[in-house]
Amino acid sequence: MALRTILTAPDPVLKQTSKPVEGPVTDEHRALMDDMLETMYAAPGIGLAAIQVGVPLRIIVMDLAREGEEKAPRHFVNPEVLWRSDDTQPYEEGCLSVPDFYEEVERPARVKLRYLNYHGEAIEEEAEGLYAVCIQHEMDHLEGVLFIDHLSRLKRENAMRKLKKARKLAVM
Ligand code: K1U
Ligand code: ZN
Repeated sequence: MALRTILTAPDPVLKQTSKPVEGPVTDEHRALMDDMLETMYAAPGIGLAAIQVGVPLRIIVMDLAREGEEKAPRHFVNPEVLWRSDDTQPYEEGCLSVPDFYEEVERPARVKLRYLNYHGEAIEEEAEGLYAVCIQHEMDHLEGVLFIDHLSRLKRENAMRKLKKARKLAVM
């Protein structure tokens, strides 16, 4: 396993649309998911899309276990949303590609998903709560969308200003 570098906005790679995994889930995909989880745990974060480490494939990892709980890694290959609830919920989101910026985003409260797991098995299940928030955030990454793209122009520009300032301080 290896730690990968997490790309940060405004890196243009983050705006790319990720491509489906064609054919079976292979050991190469599993090695990428292992690296992504290690990178996510180290950050630390609760989710990560492959494009955030520069790989434009429709692959996501997630772990929503709380501190002190046993690890509960989840793997999603070619995830699809089959259904979205009409009711929405607000959640203060963050993103490892937009460090140190948190803002409320409103999304459907529940979604029905279809995806392939780590072993390439097809899964269909409903997500709610933080699971629904996180999978929708991560699936946005697969379309080149960041959570700040859901905000007003003012809030998005504020996020980018903070990011550029932090980056400038880091190289000084
Ligand atoms: O960059 C990412 O996509 C990961 C992101 C996932 C996410 C968080 C909150 C709402 C929606 C999606 C993060 O993990 S940001 C960091 C974070 O939320 C966190 C970090 C440490 C402990 C608990 C949470
Ligand atoms: Zn993110």
